[in-house]
Amino acid sequence: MRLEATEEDTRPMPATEPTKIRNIAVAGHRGVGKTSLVEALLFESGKANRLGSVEQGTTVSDWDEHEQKRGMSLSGSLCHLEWKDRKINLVDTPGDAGFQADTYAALRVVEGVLMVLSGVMGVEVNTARVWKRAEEQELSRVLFVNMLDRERADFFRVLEAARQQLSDRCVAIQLPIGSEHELTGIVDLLHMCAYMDPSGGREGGPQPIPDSMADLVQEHREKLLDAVVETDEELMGRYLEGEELDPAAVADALKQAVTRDELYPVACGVASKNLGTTALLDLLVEGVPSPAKKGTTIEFGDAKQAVFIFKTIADPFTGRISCFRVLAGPVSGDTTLVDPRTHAKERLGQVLLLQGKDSEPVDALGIGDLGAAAKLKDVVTGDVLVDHEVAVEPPHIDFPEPVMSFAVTPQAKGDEEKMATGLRRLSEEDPTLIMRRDPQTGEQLLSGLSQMQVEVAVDRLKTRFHVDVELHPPRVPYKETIRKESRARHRYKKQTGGRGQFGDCELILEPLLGEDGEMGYEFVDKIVGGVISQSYRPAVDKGVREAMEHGELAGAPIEGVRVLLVDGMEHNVDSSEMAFKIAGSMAFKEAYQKADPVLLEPIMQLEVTVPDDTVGAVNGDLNSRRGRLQGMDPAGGMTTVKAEVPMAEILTYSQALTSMTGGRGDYSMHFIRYEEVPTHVAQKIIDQTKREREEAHA
Ligand SMILES: Nc1nc2c(ncn2[C@@H]2O[C@H](COP(=O)(O)OP(=O)(O)OP(=O)(O)O)[C@@H](O)[C@H]2O)c(=O)[nH]1
Ligand SMILES: [Mg+2]
Repeated sequence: MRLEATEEDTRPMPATEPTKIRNIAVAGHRGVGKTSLVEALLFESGKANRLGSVEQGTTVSDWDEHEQKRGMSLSGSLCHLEWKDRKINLVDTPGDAGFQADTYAALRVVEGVLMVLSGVMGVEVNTARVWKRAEEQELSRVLFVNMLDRERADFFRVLEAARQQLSDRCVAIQLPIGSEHELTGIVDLLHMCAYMDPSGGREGGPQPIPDSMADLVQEHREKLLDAVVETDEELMGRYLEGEELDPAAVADALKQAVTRDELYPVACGVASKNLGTTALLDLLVEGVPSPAKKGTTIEFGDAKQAVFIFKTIADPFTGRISCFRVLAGPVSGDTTLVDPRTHAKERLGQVLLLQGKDSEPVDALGIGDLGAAAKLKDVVTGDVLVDHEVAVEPPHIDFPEPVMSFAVTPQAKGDEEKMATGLRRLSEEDPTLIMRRDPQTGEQLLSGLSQMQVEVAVDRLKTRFHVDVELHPPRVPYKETIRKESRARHRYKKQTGGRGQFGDCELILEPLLGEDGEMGYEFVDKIVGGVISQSYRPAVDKGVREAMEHGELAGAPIEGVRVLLVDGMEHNVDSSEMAFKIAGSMAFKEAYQKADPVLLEPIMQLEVTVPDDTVGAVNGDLNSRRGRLQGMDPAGGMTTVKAEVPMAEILTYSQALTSMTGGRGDYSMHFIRYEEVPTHVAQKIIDQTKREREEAHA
């Protein structure tokens, strides 16, 4: 990231009016051409001098070295351009399910979403997912069917899929001229003109529509007009009377309809050749509402200046960069705001415009505009900063829950601290990357949405923070419990000259299951007649608790036990707390053996969404993982399978799913409860633990 020094001797530039801003998130499934499309839009508007490509790693928005290495977007990227006296802010978002945090955060700061679809693949898992999010947030949506030059691409098939699977209010606003490798241009049905394929150069301006297209254009122009006038009574009247509607009036009605979420125009083109960008830019300007028209739902009280932080970049050179949307303003450089979450003052030295990795200071940013500031102290993604302390409820972005965890260890001993610092910085950048220590196994766990996300974090630890780490599948947090009542007595007695040790207690163990299925622990003092003094009884409890930390079966913690201290004996000289603690611990262990102890494992609720033709394979695989199918929900070519699966069987699911579905599958899961491990599986785990114990003692 480069920060440029402010030029001296320039008059302050006024902030852009909210009516002149369009904030748009470019979203969709993985690899449909979002980054290429952003590149083409920047190029067509003159903001970029050449049309960069993803293959060559030369696009504005995939600027990170790991993005270039992998040929995909890994985080959101903020860009801006001017078109017809409007400022368009574009947030290029990653399509991969593992990097959705930035996509969801971006949806909080825009009025419109440019949904990019592949002309070959149509509506895919993540298209539908982002669409749903956009719908929940009532964002205006424009679709762009890309890659129409590819073999088997079909605009009309994708249009139909969008109407079936996303909304029947999707309507074509552009049409391709020709198809696949014979695609030569596109028709703009709103302005009734054509744009020919510029083959990667700038588009040459509107052309007449080829005569051969007349019928098709007529048909779809009518569909478009029907759809638009249906949302506008006044226009409908004029239309029915046979009046020729002028494009400006239609555009205006279209914009109102898009603003009210009543219509979703479908555009098309070829991002990698810069075909379709003029008409698309026109559509974004004319069709997507400005922040003045469709304000934000984020609270900022009566603040005169307020910004919402939607993204944090942990830059190794410039430090932390916080991207924000101005909620109240204008906000200029040299401003001090306060973060009501921490009550800390945060100074915005400069306000910046970002263009991928490049930044440029500006005098001020107005309401609705998107920008950034460097070196804020304690700000995290999701914070709202205000000019004076007001009680604001920061918006809930609702990031997806992590679905997989790996244990991480530094390769070099002594790098633990460095690794922890690096991981902390990376999880600031990506809130779905979660670092925690497993209290049971003591392992440092890194959890995320996909294996790739965790692997990218490992790559970044190396390149940015210079620490090499290894990933291991994490240990499953097993538990142990008992199935029946048992009783045992233990006398701990030592006579070693001088003062000896004496503790004696008798315990009854009972299975304990709380009302809500929670397995707890209860210690009940049933001593009568003071056979053990009051002062020694807590020591027995302590000894029992210690013994419960590592069960005899697999060294897992024991839960779900009520322990009754029913009898015992003490010695007036030799008894001590220590002696009773040991007696308690030993008595528990003996009783535990007799109480039919069992091993418990965490069960996950799994939801897998896969193409219909792979459902058989996916179900068969879940079966072999001891999964229990609970239901299937087919919708538009994809089926969502619900199942309960033991965590131990699903630690490395993502690779299997990728190979079964050719990368078209997706899943999420969360913990639901503990269940007894089936005997044959349990025996393996018990044997394994035994071996490990023997090795450790060898
Ligand atoms: N033939 C053809 N290829 C395209 C087109 N648009 C993009 N591509 C190529 O498709 C691949 C993916 O493009 P990207 O722009 O990285 O797609 P994306 O949607 O940003 O991908 P993610 O950010 O990883 O989700 C790249 O190799 C592009 O060059 C297009 O219109 N036609
Ligand atoms: Mg991309």
